[in-house]
Amino acid sequence: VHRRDPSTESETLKECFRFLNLTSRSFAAVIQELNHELLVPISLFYLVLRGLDTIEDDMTIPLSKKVPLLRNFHDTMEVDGWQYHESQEKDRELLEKFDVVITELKKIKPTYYAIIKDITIKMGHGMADYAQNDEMIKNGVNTIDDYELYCHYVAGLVGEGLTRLFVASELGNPKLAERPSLTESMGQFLQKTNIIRDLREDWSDGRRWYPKEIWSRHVDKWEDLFDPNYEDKALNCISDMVLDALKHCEECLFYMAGMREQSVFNFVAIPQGMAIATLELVFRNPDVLKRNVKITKGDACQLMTECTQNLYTVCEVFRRYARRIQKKNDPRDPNYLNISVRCAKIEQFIETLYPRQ
Ligand code: PS7
Ligand code: MN
Ligand code: MN
Ligand code: MN
Ligand code: MN
Ligand code: MN
Repeated sequence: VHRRDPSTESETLKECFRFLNLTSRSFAAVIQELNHELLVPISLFYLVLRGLDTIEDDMTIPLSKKVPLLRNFHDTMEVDGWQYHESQEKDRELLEKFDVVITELKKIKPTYYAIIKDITIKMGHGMADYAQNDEMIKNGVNTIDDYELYCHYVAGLVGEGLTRLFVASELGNPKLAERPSLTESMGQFLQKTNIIRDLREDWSDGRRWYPKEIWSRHVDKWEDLFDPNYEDKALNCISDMVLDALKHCEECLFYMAGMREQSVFNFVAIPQGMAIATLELVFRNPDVLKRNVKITKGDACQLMTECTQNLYTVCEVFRRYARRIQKKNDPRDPNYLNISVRCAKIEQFIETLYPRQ
């Protein structure tokens, strides 16, 4: 009942699953284990947003073309036969054969389709606003509010769409729809972790998502973050970013308590477990300033096992990594005390969920 059945799939749907496996880093496996009711809608939701993000990330597309592509993508996803052949990105093949996604989108339940389209409208405009902003292009994100608004557009909205799909399919607690801040935290936590980790890669692409409000507490000029003479300052800046991301942990655990079905629980819990492990990995890690870091295969395997059980085992993951962060915490870091308190709060919250005798 739960698994894909390729013998009943059309050629275009098989092609969609091939793209899912090609383009998704961590989501391909968990999406394909999803309950049958949501398997195809969420796979197509992923591919639509991956298409949009491929355009957003492609710094070779001039703004005069990129902005209308992003803003009109919700209409484009309805045009039979539409393909795009001008991307240089790694995932460009998806856009070159995007017509298969369009064909399959037209077959899903109208309720699910409407949710996907609504989120595509909002995300496309949000991405375009940031791509177009001249100050952003020159100086990156300024305030923490701007940073969180960007994370809302590219991840909070994904959370909103997914939550609406879970509720519409009766696989999620309908009360979740009444708690948008929990959903938002789920997206913020993943996107902030992605931004903290991708510091170097994004900078090589000429983009910076760390808000000036945070990095300017540690260095005078953005470039100084990558200057080995300022390594201590740069590590303190990363700590400051990690501290900010950790504020979402409690709401994420609370959200996951609202899952009613095992495949949906696994789907939401695995990325969250990977995220807290990634925060621990980047915390006080000078490699982040030089190259892309990734959790090991072994750690990823263990996390997969632990995040596919129940809320208690996911809490154990959060507690373990909160403790490891606290252990690495450096008394010379200006946020030493704040980080200690934040990690203690996470542990305390878990303690209230599962009191020990
Ligand atoms: C529909 C499963 C579960 C309530 C493609 C899953 C970019 C971290 O920033 O390319 O370009 O480097 O590495 C996923 C909430 C979104 C947020 C988002 C759609 C969880 C396009 C994932 C994934 C909400 C916008 C990583 C957000 O991509 O990022 C589906 C609940 C896509 C989720 C972007 C980022 C994903 C991301 P970047 P990446
Ligand atoms: Mn991307
Ligand atoms: Mn992007
Ligand atoms: Mn081509
Ligand atoms: Mn990134
Ligand atoms: Mn990425």
